[in-house]
Amino acid sequence: MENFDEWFHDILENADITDSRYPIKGMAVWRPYGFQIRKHSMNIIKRLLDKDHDEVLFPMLVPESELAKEGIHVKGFEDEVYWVTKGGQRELNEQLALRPTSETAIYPMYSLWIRTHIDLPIKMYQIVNTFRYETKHTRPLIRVREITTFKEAHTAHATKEESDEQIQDFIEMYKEFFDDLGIPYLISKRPEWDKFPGSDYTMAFDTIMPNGKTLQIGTIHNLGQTFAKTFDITFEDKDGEHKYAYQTCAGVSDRVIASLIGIHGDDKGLRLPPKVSPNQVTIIPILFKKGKEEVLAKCDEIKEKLEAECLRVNIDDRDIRPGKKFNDWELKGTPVKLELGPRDLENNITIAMRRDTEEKVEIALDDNLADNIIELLDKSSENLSSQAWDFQAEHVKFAETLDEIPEIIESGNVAKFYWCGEEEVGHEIEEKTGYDVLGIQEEISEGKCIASGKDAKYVALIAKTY
Ligand code: PR8
Repeated sequence: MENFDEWFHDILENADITDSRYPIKGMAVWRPYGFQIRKHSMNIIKRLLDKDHDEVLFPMLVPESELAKEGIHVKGFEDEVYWVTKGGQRELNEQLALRPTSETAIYPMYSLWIRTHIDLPIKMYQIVNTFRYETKHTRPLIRVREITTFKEAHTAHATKEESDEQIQDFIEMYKEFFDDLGIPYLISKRPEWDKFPGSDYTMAFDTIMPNGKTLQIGTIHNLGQTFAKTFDITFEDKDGEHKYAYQTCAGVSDRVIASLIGIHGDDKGLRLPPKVSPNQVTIIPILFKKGKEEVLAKCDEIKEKLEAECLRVNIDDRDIRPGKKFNDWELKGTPVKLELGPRDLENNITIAMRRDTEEKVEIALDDNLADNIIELLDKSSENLSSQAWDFQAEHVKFAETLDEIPEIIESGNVAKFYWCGEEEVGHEIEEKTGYDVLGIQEEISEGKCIASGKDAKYVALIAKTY
């Protein structure tokens, strides 16, 4: 993959993921194949959220008066908001924002719903589209102006401790989610200047794309009592006192699909983890005039058997050369392809090909068929994940001096360094190197800051970011 950005652009089109020819910049169409990948990955996170969150759906429009209430928050988003100003020919009395995120839509309602400590904690989520008039270079799935699959969770708690625990719960949930997709991550606490507008602190998941740039794939924010004070979210506590709630929110977006495609893909195309692949098994019949009906009948039988084990299976019976079919499904990343011709039928076998390793194995068409295929799929998931984690491990390098940072990053890596934690020093590091401090990975009590020479407090990460 020489030029990742070009590869990524081409694969979206060639594998029928999205179509960026829609005539609004930053807004693309999900095509059927991409839509299915989106659906399967969304179902994984839905299952995780459903364990202890209630799903809700709020309106897409937010009155200006609500959006403007939380000063720091609105300042963070003011240049990114799309406004609805007219209804038909009439100017609206109050302009309405297309939600860039939904704090200001949800929290006025939380204020009505939360009365006493019995109502807490409250944990809700929605999967919606949000709109951000991004001014940085837009890229399909990575930086879009309509985020089509914004999974946002919003919680409120009686105590600060509970809200901190919720942050840990979200971290565990996102770990499980990304583990399921085989996407490696670096978790860090964002520096003060890069936290979510209005939050106390932000924890972020970043992943390293093949060109070494990091992509923020999920964020978790502790909102403290800032929004509760703005939107008057109070509750009567056990002691009879009225208190402000503590809040958190967390979100992942279409970027999940971008990382899935980018991290697992290779020169031949997608390599999809079985959990999210539209087809987990693609059967390719090798047809000759003689024996055609028998081969097709056997393909149907195999499909039925595998579907009975809840696998997603398709038969490519298009009237084209088998070689072209193999290429097409390689491009689309089906984890396992099964080849079946008249001779295989005679021998009662099929040739299975793993997309991740390109290994071929003969599998008997007997009662163990489904088990054998499931084993291949499991191995393929594990392998994609371990390859991706190995890549990450090889691409995080420790920088001993400030001068080493550009060299490390320009050769496709993320740099780790010791930092005293002071904000001005952080800015100085960013200015001198030209890269972004991702955040703090861990606290330490030894070593010296790479820039100030003072005692280091943290191991921090710096990278070229999307
Ligand atoms: C929140 N409120 O909004 P966040 N294109 C694609 N993905 C994006 C884009 C974009 N233009 N902008 C952000 N993301 C909080 C949490 C409710 C939920 C993705 O947080 O602004 C990024 O992966 O940090 C980001 O981590 C996630 O959406 C949440 O957005």
